[in-house]
Amino acid sequence: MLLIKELRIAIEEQQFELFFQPIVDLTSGAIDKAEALIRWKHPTKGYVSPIEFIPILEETRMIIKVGKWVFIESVKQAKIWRKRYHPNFQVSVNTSPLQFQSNSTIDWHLLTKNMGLAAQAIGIEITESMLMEGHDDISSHLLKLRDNGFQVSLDDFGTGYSSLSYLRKFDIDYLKIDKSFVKNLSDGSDDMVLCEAIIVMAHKLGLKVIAEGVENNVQQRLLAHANCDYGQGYHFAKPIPADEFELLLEKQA
Ligand code: G
Ligand code: G
Ligand code: MN
Ligand code: NA
Repeated sequence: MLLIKELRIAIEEQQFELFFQPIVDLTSGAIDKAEALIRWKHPTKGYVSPIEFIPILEETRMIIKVGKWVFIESVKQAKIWRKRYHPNFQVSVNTSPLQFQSNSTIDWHLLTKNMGLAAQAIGIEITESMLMEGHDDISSHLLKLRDNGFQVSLDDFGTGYSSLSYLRKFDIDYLKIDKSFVKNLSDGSDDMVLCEAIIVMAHKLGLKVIAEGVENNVQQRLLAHANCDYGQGYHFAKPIPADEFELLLEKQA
């Protein structure tokens, strides 16, 4: 069957799941944030990677509906985890450009408000390519979202064509260093110099830094030493279902 058709069925039959990956405070070791990552549990093929189906959801505009579901699920979890574990817990959500061209951003505000959650509990992840591709209105939407209290993260930082100009043009709260810079981190390496420089620059601009793709203790230590605020990666945990994520929160409660 065509993937498009299967995705229509997936929406109807709710075959999507939301996984969560911890974002760890490198100073205290606390988990006070999570990134929400969608999973498609295909009835016969098992889990299908979002890399394969997000582009199709985007081409067919189905991402608007699925993105809304992701947002609602993230709000629900943030609410529960704030209440049970951490009053400042935050869940960050990946977004697609189409969501900024529809009324989704208004939805986000209303949904969060109606569900009785502070907007500060939700992070909106945007990528450099979204800003790059000339999706006109994104910056005005971002301004409004931040006015409403949402936090904004710039994802995959360093992989776009003119990363630095985005820091000037757009108001953001977190900068996520792309995992390609973290992969080969070692003392004195070029990647280490780049990470250090990114962190110093971000801090001077008033941003916090999250390093992605932290896979071992050495990377964690080097990043912490360079004053990186947060780490995310397999070293701490893979993206996992909400109930498993809760076990991690239980452990540190
Ligand atoms: O876990 P990983 O394989 O989860 O994710 C692959 C890619 O899919 C990442 O680039 C991630 O940003 C993207 N992605 C995961 N979940 C979502 C989502 O809910 N919405 C959008 N737009 N992208 C997502
Ligand atoms: O939204 P973004 O493109 O940053 O999505 C994060 C992607 O990175 C997801 O596919 C997630 O599963 C993946 N990921 C998370 N931690 C690690 C890690 O430590 N190593 C690698 N290689 N990938 C990771
Ligand atoms: Mn992301
Ligand atoms: Na990323």
